[in-house]
Amino acid sequence: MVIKKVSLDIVVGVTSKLPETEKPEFAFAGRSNVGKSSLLNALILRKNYARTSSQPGKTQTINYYKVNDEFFLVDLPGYGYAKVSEATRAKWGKMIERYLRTSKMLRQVFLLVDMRHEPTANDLQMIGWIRESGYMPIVIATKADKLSRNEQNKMIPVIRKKLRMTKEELLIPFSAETKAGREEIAEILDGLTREPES
Ligand SMILES: Nc1nc2c(ncn2[C@@H]2O[C@H](COP(=O)(O)OP(=O)(O)OP(=O)(O)O)[C@@H](O)[C@H]2O)c(=O)[nH]1
Ligand SMILES: [Mg+2]
Repeated sequence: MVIKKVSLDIVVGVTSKLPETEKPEFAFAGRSNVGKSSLLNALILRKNYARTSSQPGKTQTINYYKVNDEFFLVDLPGYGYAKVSEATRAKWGKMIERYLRTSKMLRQVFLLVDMRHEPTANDLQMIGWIRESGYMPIVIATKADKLSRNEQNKMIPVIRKKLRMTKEELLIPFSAETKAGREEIAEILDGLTREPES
């Protein structure tokens, strides 16, 4: 994947209408603070283009990053952030669900989970929405640098089991610190970008 050009092309608020794009979309979902924006930055080889922070709940909009005029990386708002109201959380959920159901150019959904922890009920609900919308999720286990190889090998089956993943469903350990896993994800995006439209 050669990154020639990146722009934050579209920002969609919770209540706004979703745009109709003309390029394939790859979406990244996951709990607040799991590392979605960090993964996007690693993919586009920028330090802080997609804004990251230690403050959870930072990305509250759907952000479409257009890459090389070829495809969009879509940063979905993080869910499960405890400090926002129930009503706001429900709105985010609805927004993500609406995006999954209605986006015509969506080609692949990546679900990010923190590799250190067992996935939450929200993660399980999210992967359910992804499957119900007709996509085969690819799970990215983030913050791999915080675990030893041994601990990683222990957590992978725990995550797979909790998310009820089939053998066909991919799980990729990733670290924004060491960039482990970046190449594999970039290759998947390359393959999907070349794929003829179905
Ligand atoms: N050690 C380590 N820290 C990470 C990694 N990925 C993200 N972080 C840190 O985790 C925090 C949250 O990362 P973000 O990328 O902002 O998370 P997000 O999922 O976009 O969060 P929201 O926008 O709130 O949904 C930041 O402090 C990052 O530096 C990683 O692979 N390793
Ligand atoms: Mg973010």
